[in-house]
Amino acid sequence: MERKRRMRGYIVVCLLFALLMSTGCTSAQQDFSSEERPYPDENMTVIGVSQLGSESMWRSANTASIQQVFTKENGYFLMYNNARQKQENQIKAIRSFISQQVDYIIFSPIVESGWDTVLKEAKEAKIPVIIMDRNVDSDPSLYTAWVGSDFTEEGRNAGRWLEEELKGKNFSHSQVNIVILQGTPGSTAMLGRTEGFQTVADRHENWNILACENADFTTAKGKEVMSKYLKKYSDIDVIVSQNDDMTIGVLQAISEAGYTTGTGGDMTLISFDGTKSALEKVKSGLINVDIECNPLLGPYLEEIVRKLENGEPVDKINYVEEKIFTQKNVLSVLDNRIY
Ligand code: GYE
Repeated sequence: MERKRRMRGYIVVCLLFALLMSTGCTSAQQDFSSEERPYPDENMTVIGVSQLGSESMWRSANTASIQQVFTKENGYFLMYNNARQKQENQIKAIRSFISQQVDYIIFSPIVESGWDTVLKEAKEAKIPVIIMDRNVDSDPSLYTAWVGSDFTEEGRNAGRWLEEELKGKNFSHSQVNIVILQGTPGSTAMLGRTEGFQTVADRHENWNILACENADFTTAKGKEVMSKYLKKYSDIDVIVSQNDDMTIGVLQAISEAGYTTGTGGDMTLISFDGTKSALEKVKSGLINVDIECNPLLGPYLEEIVRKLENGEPVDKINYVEEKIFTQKNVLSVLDNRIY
């Protein structure tokens, strides 16, 4: 239909894209400055994906999952851009997708706010936008669908697990001292996990949250923040780390300081994501519990695109299935974990 019209001038806009993206942030897989780049034929569905960055193991698995489904063999031409943790780069990438009249825009918003204008621009250009992973606080009429995790439920799950774990445990002091390491400020993952855990914490007068600070969802920052906590507080009982990468950093800081975590350890350690390397540590008992967050969103996204291509209705909000892993059930998943 419109795609033929879109194909006219495609070459010109692709060159424009190379110019626009001259920050050098396009992936190696789809290097648009390359002269050999195959231009999509008119039957191909052109997908512009703006990924927020590559801060974590979760993110790498998420990116791979997308790149595996939107392939040439499946009839897609994928334009992938890594925004390297900058919202302005995401907005720039989305604008360039709009100017090239891609068929669909998919993006994972780094933070919730600040998307109204660019989403309106996509809507005016009649390009469906599918949001994945984190969400936006814009009016839902500005996008077609969202697919991702129930982050508040993940936070509640962490709280409920702790509730059960603490039953019958005796502390030398009456309070349960908790420290929290948060992910990217203003991101849905951080907001939901914080809020969900807090709703459970509010039910327990003796849950004492000593500190709650940003550690950027990265291992380096996780280690830094945990080292700081250890210097400042001598009586930490529970650590809530909002992703596995920060948890790896937490473990480094703890062992350097001569403490232990996990089953039978000095401190209880709660993590989120459920990546293979963290699940190995659940197995060995260093991490008490890992609240799963599913990064394999590619197949869900492709199904939404396929339905839209066929003129079928799609659900606006699509939650993916997730579990909770402890030493008891981790073996059931570990062998087949691909990320
Ligand atoms: O938990 C973390 C990543 O938004 C769900 O972002 C995602 C989070 C994930 O960096 O590891």
